[in-house]
Amino acid sequence: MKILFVYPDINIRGGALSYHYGLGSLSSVLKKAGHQTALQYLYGNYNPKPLLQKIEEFKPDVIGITTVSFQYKYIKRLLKDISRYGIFTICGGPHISLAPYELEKAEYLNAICVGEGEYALLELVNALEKNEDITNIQNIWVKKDGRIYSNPSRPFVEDLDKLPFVDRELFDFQEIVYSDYDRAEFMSSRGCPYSCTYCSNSGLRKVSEGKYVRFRSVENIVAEIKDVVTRYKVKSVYLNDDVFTINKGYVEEFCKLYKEEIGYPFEINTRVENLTLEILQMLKDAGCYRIAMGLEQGDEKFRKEVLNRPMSNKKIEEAFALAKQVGLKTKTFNIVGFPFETVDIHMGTVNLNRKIQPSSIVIYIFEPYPGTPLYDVCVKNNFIETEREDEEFVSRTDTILKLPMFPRKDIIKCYRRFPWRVYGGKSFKRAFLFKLYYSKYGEFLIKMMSPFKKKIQRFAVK
Ligand code: B12
Ligand code: SF4
Repeated sequence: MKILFVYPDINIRGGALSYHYGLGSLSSVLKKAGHQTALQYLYGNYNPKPLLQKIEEFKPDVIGITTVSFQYKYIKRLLKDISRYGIFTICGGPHISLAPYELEKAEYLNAICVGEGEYALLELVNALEKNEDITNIQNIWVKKDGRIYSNPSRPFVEDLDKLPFVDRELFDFQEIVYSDYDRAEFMSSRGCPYSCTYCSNSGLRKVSEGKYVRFRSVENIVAEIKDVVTRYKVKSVYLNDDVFTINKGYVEEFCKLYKEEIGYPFEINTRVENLTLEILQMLKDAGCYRIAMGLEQGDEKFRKEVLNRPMSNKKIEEAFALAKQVGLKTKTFNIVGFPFETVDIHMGTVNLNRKIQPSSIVIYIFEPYPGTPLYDVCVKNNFIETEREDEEFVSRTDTILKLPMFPRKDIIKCYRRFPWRVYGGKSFKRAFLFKLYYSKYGEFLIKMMSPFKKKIQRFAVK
């Protein structure tokens, strides 16, 4: 059968192309079973034309769309725009997995996949091909003759090594590597052991039975990295796992084999609780050049009580000091505009970053995701104003919340001023460049300067 995947990445800030592991994995499994796959990547402003053209050319039997919450409003429009073809449509991904009730409301959607999709989609496609019953496939909810068949979920995939490597060819992978500073992205695990109240992991861990946090074997991930760096022009590697350093033994084994077999500079995401001098040294020796950690909020009490992130500020400062001691660059992820936050509480985030002086910073405006505890808090307190989400609204650069304690104009001001507040008087170069990036004209400047972006990045984080 022919399956056309759709990756909606519409109106996203930054405009860089990105790879999608979930679709890559689904495509590999389907191809291995003899099906044909193709992709329509949709970015920039909303425009269904490329998708309509692809449907005419590829003539798919099934259209599979991946969903994050912010894209769902565009997805509903797409479903309507393609409905004239009468092709079987299915949505999967974190948004629909945590908001499966949307199936009933979505007029032009035939089915959804709740949770991991590899084996579920394969069973569905096989059944469609043979004209068999599709109403009792685990993880798949189907709408048929006005009825919703909501099936139970199968357990999480137990052994990730049993899955084929993700299909990089589904995308123009070389172009994605070029647009991301010659860096190729990988995932050695699925799931996260923590449950921060704003993150989809807190809901996704509940959609199936079985072990949620799973790592591929070190041999398996290193073999994939080797395969990709051999086939594509790549200069560095990014392990995009939620938290790469959960298991010290794993990090040790990985660093050893990676150094022997690959040796390219690489970076990871981690949490401060997992970091010791020994782990940091191992990472550095293996070629790691930067670690990224979520601070999200700098007020210890707020972070613990509202975000369920109980690490202390002292622990955070120590972890960053250790990273600097071994010569690793650091990056912090930060969020502003949480429910119950105020300008004063946000200043805790500024002060902590100011003290740490990370090599680079990322800041977002809080976005509530269905299926997370903080989303429920927003609903309960009537904080959400969906009508604000018009065509101009760009996810994470604006808020859909109406917070009595933190007005929208103050949230946006804090977002824009964050870089200057963190680096001002400490590093003029970073203060200036990050200020530009987060300014009102940041998006336009990013586009204008894209031919020089590698040079600018090197200059900014040096
Ligand atoms: C890596 C990553 C990225 C990467 C790569 C994108 C990607 N999704 O691969 C980058 C940096 C580009 C990225 C960007 C964004 N991300 Co992101 N990202 C992740 C991360 C850390 C891992 C995703 C992953 O690869 N998982 C492993 C794969 C195998 O799982 P999967 O993608 O979920 O796919 C499986 C199932 O969901 C299902 N499935 C998925 N799609 C489909 C489609 C069909 C038809 C079917 C049948 C099944 C199916 O089957 C797949 C295989 O089992 C997750 C956190 C997490 N732990 O999930 C956040 C996460 C997905 N991102 C998130 C967000 C918000 C974003 C951005 C909107 C941020 C922004 N404003 O820029 C963009 C949106 C990009 C987009 N258009 O989708 C949120 C989404 C929450 C939500 N409810 O919306 C998450 C969950 C993190 C969080 N904060 O909670 N992201
Ligand atoms: S540690 Fe990161 S990935 Fe894990 S639940 Fe918290 S925010 Fe999500």
